[in-house]
Amino acid sequence: MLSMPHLNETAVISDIDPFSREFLADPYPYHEQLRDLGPVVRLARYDVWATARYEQVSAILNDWQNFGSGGGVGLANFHTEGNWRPPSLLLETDPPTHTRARTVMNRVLLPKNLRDLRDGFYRDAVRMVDRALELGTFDAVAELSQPYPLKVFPDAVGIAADERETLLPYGNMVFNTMGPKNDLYQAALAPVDKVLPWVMQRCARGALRPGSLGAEVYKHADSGDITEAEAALLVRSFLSAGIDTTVHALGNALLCFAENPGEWQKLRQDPSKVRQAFDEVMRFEPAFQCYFRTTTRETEFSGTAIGSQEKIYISIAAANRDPRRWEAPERFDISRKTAGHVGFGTGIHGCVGQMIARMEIEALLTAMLERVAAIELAGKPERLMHNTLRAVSKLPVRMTRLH
Ligand code: 4MI
Repeated sequence: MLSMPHLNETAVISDIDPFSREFLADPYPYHEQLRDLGPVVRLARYDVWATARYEQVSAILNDWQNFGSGGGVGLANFHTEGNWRPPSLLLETDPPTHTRARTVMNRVLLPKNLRDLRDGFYRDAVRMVDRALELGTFDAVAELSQPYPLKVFPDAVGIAADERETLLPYGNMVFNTMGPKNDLYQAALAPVDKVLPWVMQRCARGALRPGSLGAEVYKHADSGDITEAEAALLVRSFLSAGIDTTVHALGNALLCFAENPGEWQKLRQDPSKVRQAFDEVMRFEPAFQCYFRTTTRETEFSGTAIGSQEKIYISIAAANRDPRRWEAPERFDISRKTAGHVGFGTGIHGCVGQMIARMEIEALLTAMLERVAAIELAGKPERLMHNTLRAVSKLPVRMTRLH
C-alpha cells in the first residue's frame, strides 16, 4: 500500500495559511474551503497535512498509535527541534508514559475531589456577577471572564494568591507557541525567562496548600506512582491548561449569549439546561481551535499515503461546524444535540480537566441566570489575535438586573 505512489494523486495542495492574519480574524470561511478541498489536504505554506472534516478529525484523535503527541501538539516537531519548556508529561507524550500520567490526573480529578469546590466557585461567581451588575455596562473580559477563572482555579490547584496575573502571559506562551514562529509566537515567548521559573516555583511541593488538587498530585509521588519531578510537571499541566481555556470559553459563552439574546431567554426559562448550553458554546466556538499530531510511522489515511514523522493540522473548530455532521452548524442553538462535538478533544488525550472547567462555567452562568434579565452588546467586541485560541480580548456588554 505505502509504496503505491498513485495514492497521493488525490491529495489536494492548498496555499491557505491557517496562521495568517486573515484566517485568524475570520477562520470560518477558510474552514469551509479546507473541508471542501478533501478529507486531507497538504498545506504548501508549512509542508504539513491538514484535516478539517469531522469524520477525519475524530478518527485521528482516536488513533494515537499512528497520530502521536510525543512530537508535540504544535507545528514544531519535538523529535527534530527543541522547545522552550520541558515537554508536558500529559499533553506531549504517548502511551505508556501518557497512561501513567493520565491515570494520576484521572484520580486527582475524581468527582469526589471536585465536589467540595462547587460552593466556593458559586460564591465567587455571585460576588463577581453582583459587582459587574453594579457597573451595568462593562467589559465582560476584564470584569468576568478573566478574573473569575484566575481566582477560582488557582485557589483549587492550591497556589498562593500573589502574582497570579503571571499565569496569563504563561498561558499565552503555551498556546501561541503551538503555531509557526510568527510575530504572535515571538511576542508570546518574549517574557519566558521571567515567567517559566515563576511557574515552576509555584509547582513545587512546598508551594501548594494542603488539601489542594496540587497537593493531591504530590500524594502520588509519596506512593511511588510518579517521581517528585513528574509531580511538579503534572501541577504545571494544571497551570498550563487551566487558565486560558476557561477564560476564553467563558468569554466565548458571554459573546454567544450577547449576540443571541433569544438563547439567553431560552436558558432563563430552563436553567437546568446550563450544561447543555455550555456544550453548544464548545461546539460553536471552541476556544482551543486547532492543534497537531505527528505520524509515528508511514500510514494510509483517507486514501492518502502519509510518511512517518509528518505533522498534521487538526481543526477542531472546523470539525464542529462540518455540515457533513451537523445540521445548520452556523446556528448557535442551545437546544441542539451537541453530543460528539470535539471541543474538549476525544480519545486518550480528551480533556481531563473538563469536569472542573464545566463546574467553573456552570457556576458563573448559574449566578448570572439568577440575576441577569438580559445581556446585550454595548460596543464592538475586540478579537484576540492568537495562533490557536479563538477569543475576545474586549467584550463591552450591558447587563440588566432581574427584579
Ligand atoms: C488543552 S490544552 C493543554 C493541555 C495540557 C497542557 C497544556 C495545554 C500541558 O502543559 O500539560
